[in-house]
Amino acid sequence: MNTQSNMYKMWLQYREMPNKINKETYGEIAVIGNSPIQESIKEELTRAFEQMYQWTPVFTENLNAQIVIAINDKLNDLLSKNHKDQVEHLLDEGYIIASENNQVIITGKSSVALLYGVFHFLKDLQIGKDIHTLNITNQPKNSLRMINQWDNLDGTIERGYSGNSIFYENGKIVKDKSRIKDYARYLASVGINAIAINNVNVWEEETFFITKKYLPEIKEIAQIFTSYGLKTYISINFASPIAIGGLHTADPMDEQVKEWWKKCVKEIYDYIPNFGGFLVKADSEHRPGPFTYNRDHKDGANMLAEALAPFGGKVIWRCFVYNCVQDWRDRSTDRARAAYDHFKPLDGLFHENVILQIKNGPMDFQVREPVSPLLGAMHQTNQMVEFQIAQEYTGQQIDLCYLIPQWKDVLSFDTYVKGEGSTIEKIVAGQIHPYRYSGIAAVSNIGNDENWTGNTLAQANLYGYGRLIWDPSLEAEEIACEWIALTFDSSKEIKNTVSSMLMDSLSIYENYTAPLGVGWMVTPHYHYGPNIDGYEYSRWGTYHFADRNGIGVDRTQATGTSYTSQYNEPNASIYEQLDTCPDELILFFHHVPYDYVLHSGKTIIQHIYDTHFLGYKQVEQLIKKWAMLENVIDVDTFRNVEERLQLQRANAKEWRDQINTYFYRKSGIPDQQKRTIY
Ligand code: GCV
Repeated sequence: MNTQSNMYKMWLQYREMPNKINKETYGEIAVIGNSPIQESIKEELTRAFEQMYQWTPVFTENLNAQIVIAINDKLNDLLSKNHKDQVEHLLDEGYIIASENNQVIITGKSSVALLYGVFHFLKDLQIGKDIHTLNITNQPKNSLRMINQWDNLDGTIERGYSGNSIFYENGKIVKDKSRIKDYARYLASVGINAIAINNVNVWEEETFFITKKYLPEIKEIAQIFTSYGLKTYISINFASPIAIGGLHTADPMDEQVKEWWKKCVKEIYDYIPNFGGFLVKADSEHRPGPFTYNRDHKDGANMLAEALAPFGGKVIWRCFVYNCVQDWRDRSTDRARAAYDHFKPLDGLFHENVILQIKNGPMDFQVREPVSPLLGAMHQTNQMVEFQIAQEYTGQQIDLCYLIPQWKDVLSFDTYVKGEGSTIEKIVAGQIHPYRYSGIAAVSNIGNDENWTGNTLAQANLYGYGRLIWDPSLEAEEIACEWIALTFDSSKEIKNTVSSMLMDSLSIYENYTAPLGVGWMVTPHYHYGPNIDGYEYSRWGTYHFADRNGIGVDRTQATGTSYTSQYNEPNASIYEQLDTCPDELILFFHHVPYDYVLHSGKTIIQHIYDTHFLGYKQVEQLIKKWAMLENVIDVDTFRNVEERLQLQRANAKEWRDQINTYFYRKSGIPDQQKRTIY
């Protein structure tokens, strides 16, 4: 399907522009080189100019053209000394857009730099910037900027909230790959440079992705992504040697197993010479791994790394490892500790083409949790952080939840691992420890719904993810406004309304759901809607440990699980002590009585009542704000968001009523404002 509705086109709308660029002057564009990326550049320019200016550019190799797009060493003397020096100092993916003697020159040191430069150029034209005055130097702050698809071959998507997969349907890779190509365009336009194309939970048939059975078609997918500067990765089943290799073991120390993987990797590179590598979920949630053979994660990862190294491939090894059949009610254990406990002792033992992928929090993408203490704790092991754009626990693309502010909080968190200023932002950019490879990955939120993301406003999370990881210094609001201007238009009314809705949405969602960092309280497994005592490890149990006297999880060293000790000072003490622990995380770290007074001056119970009444009201305000846009937003988008806001209201009401009632009954403490609690 390649419909051209507004919603399908996301932020590459290329609306007809009132200020035309004239064909006489700019009709010929010099694009030097003919790699697949240069071909993508020509296609994108054609699409954009035809839609924005109603004429088709002609491509030439003549450097006298008004627009010149070429790698720096092909520019002869077109660039001024100043610009030449700037390019010299750029990383391979960095670009400049320079206006020189009435020419616009887009250049850098690689084809992909040109592609990024062209997308920037087109973005500026879309928002009405003057073509004569563009002078831009830009490059990414993170080297690995990745997206993870949790798509299955049967067409379903684990934690997918926008239809089925665009990659697979009914047990097959899709024949028509035009939608994959459009996805590649969107990803490249925000600077994503790597993609894992299947679910980290690798089921029976997907295990064969690394064999001849699927490689010819995966090669086609990889070629599409290559022509937009993305490397393709495959999620693998650690037990493949048994499942598809006919061996009796997958022991990473077994010579036959090692040989099997080497052969397998060689075959993959025969098909896909620039293959990125493997993404691995092992020994977690029933996935096989090295533990079966009394080996550890480094043994497993290094064995794969050895097979990939000769080809420049990488192993991205996930640290979301915990025992999902254990009942975590016993307070001598703590799931939050698991990743650090498993991996920290292995620091320095992984090969240099292994990167550990660590979820941003120690639990699982909750609306509020602290930053994982494992991030930065390994000085000699490559790390990347994992975010979740898919809104598994944050409203499932029904409820509005703009996630950029959450990710900014994570990136700006100071770990103190090498003294003050050791932020996550710097750690994943490789500026604190000498990581060979590092960066950021996130679980995608797209599917085959016409608007890609279910809720059209959830497109802002995909756009924002790419923009933020390219340049973490961008403000969340700045990114929101960019997305709005590109997706809708630059009218003040739309910009102000939609950006305020986006910017308020995370705290609104937090207000009516699980309070003060305690997390969960959602329908088990499904993860939408309230179920306060819902617990996934046994029939009885809770995540919040609430009783008639208090609520929260004691993770202190003094009396709890000692999770706080996984942080460096001063964070460890800040979280350990009640009086310094930030309000918003108090129930993550402490078990406190309902009448405990927060820094805000409110008691815990009053905070719960107030935020839940407020959260619901705020959703009503979102609905009112959106209604004001009825006549200025296209009808499909308007209805799409309106419908979801109504569902969000029902959800917020359920949360408000269930939470308030539950804690009123548990605590017996009435609301100071005497509002009705059902
Ligand atoms: C892909 C959570 C999700 C699972 C997901 C897992 C993971 O447990 O609920 O659906 O599996 O995280 O990140 O591996």
